[in-house]
Amino acid sequence: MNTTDNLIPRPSHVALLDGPAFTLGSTARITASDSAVAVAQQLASLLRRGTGYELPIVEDTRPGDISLELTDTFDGGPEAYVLTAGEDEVRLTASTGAGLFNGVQTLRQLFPAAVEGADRSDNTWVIPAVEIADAPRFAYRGLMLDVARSFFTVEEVKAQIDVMTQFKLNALHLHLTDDQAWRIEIHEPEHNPSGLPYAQLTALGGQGAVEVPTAVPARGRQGFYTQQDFRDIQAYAATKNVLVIPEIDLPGHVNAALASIPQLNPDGAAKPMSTTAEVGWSTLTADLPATYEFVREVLGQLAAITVGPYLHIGGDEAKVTEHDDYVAMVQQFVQIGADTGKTVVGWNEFAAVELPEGAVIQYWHGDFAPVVQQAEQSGATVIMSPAANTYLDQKYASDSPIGLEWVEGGPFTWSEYYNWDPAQGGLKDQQILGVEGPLWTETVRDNEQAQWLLYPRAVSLAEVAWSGQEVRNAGDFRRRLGAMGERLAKQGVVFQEAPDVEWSANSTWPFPETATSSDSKYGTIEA
Ligand code: TNX
Repeated sequence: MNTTDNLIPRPSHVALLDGPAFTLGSTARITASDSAVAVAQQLASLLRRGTGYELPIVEDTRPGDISLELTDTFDGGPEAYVLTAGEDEVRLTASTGAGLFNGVQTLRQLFPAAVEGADRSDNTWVIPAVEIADAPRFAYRGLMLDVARSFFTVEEVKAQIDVMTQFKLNALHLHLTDDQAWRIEIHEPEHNPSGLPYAQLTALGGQGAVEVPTAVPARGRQGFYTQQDFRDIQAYAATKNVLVIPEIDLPGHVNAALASIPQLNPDGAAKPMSTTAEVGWSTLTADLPATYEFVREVLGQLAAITVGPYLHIGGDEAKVTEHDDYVAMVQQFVQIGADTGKTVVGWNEFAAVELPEGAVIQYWHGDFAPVVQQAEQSGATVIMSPAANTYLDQKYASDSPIGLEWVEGGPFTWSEYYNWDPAQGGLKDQQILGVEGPLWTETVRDNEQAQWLLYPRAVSLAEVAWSGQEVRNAGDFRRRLGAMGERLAKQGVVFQEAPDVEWSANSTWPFPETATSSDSKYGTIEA
């Protein structure tokens, strides 16, 4: 066994070559020209931390260097790459910066795990002679962070991006609004026929958070993103090949909006803010003109600051919305979304309306037939988030200190999130945009807790989304996960020490399995 056997996600093609290995020496350079320089700089800073070498970025190549090259000759798709290592060089080629970025993540894992630490231990930085040709199965490989129930700062979101991208995850869905809070600044527009107080959405709605007695602490965190914050997150994400997908959840999950904007209520009176974790009890009103005025303004402003092509409009769990009202509203919302020029995404309930061309359905729960039907008839593509295979908020075991436990078949470990095929129920790969693991945050309060629920299950999802079924194997994956522990530990990433995995290192902060409200590092919960 060597590092080529331990790669996650597993590449489509790995062949060891006859011949001597590559050794990174202290005088090595990284060669890159023009558009490859940005990725080269990221590789250099990764390797400098572990090795302490200077690793300057230069244009010409000499023996012993790592070279990054953008060429059109390789046609594995926009994210593909080829990596070869031999005695004289490591060469990474791709046709896009994204492909090079993916190759860098592989290269990083080919070095000994010590490269992830800053202890500069006395190591030789050897890579076996190898040829790797790799491309993703699915274009969309995502995580969702529910920043509504409990807030995450810009810096925290960036830190999550840093961790997820080493597994070639490339989409971050931000659930920006819900019953408990509204997290994205909406400016007061010049044209405001009903005089809606948009600033209240964050002034009041941004102060909300969920409250759950078993969480530590019980109350979620408050806060919101200014439009500039949201741009900053996207700009940072882009440097790591990550696309941000913002969600405004409509027409249910809207209490924070109803509390902030009185005119959205039929009686014109603002609702009180609420901290309950209950779902499905709030709704916009179909026959209020202010509903559509509001949605058009919010989606318009959000689209204007969103870099990527997608706008998520929710659509889930509108349990107190009459079906006819649901259809009437969502039919207009998808049109308003499409009018912004973006591709609309919605949870699978929204497949009940006629979808605009190219719409994306995110399947999480319930009837799959309408999803397949829309994919067949309107050409919609699907993001697969079936709760029992992807829900990162669920407990690992019934005594897990945090997490929820409502999804049938649970609790869930790395293996339930590994042992499934997104192509199911008659859906073909071409109809599947990709895979996403949502992290709902009713019980999550900071990055460490988030990481504990995410890892290792998000690693399972990364391989499901990237690697073809033919190269996947649960037993082998379990072994590779074990080896990955040391890298995560050196990075300071918290992970759940799944008891059926032989971990090469302990998590830096194993969430105490027996944590109680009073002995956690958070102190006592206020009721
Ligand atoms: C269902 S999944 C929800 C969320 C909750 C989650 C908790 C979905 C589209 N809606 O509002 O946070 O369950 O697991």
